Amino acid sequence: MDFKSSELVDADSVVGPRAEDTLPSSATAAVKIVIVGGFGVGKTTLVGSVSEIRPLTTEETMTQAGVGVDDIAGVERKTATTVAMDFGRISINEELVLYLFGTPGQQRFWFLWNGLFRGALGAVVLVDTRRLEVSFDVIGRLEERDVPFVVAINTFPDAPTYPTEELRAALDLPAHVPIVDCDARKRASSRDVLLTLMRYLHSLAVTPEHS
Ligand SMILES: Nc1nc2c(ncn2[C@@H]2O[C@H](COP(=O)(O)OP(=O)(O)OP(=O)(O)O)[C@@H](O)[C@H]2O)c(=O)[nH]1
Ligand SMILES: [Mg+2]
Repeated sequence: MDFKSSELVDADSVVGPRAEDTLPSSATAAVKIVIVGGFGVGKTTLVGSVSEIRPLTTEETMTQAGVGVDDIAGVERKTATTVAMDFGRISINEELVLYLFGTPGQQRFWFLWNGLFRGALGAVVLVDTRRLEVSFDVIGRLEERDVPFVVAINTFPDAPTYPTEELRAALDLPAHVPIVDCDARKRASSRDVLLTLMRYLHSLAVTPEHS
C-alpha cells in the first residue's frame, strides 16, 4: 500500500497517555511532597530533573514590571520564574509513587502555598548558601504548619560551603532535621534528597517525639 506523508499520524498529535505517563498497576501508595525554598534556589530544576513524566511548569518570563516588586538580589541573571507551581512524579519502587509540587519562590505568590500544602506528607527545603536569609521565612512557614522537612543545600559552583553544624545553627534547625548537599540538575542527586526525606518521614513515624 502507498502512503502519502500527509496521511501519516504524527506521534505527538495522538491524544491519550504516553506509556511513561501511566502508573504501574503495582503502585499502591501515593504521597504528596512539596519542594519549597526562596526565589531561584532551584525548585523547578529539581522537579524537572527527577520527574519521570514530563513535568508541568508554570514559568513566566521576568519583565520590567517586577522591578522593585521582586527581590532578585543574587539571581540577577534569572530570566524566568514560577508563578503557580511545578508538578512531577517519581516512582520510588514498584509500590510507592511520589507526587512532587514545587512552590513559587517569589513572596508575592506565597498565598498559593495554602493550597499546595494541603495533604502534603513532607517537604524539601532547597537552600542556596549565597542567600541563606531567603530560607528563614520558608522554614518558619513550614514549622508553623507542622510539615516535616529535610534541607537540601543546592551546590551552586560559586556558593560558599559551610560545615553542616554551622548551617544547622544559622538556620536554627533541631538536631534531627537532615541536611544534605545536592545538585538539583542531576536526577540521581535529586532522587537521593527525596529518599532522605522518605527515610526521615519513616523515622518520625517510628519516633514521633521529633515531629
Ligand atoms: N550551577 C547550578 N545551577 C543551578 C542548579 N539548580 C538550578 N540552577 C540554575 O539556577 C537557576 C534557577 O533555577 P530554578 O529551578 O528556576 O529556581 P526556582 O527555585 O524554581 O526559581 P523560582 O521559581 O523563580 O523561585 C536556573 O538557571 C538553573 O539552571 C544547580 O544545582 N547548580
Ligand atoms: Mg521555579
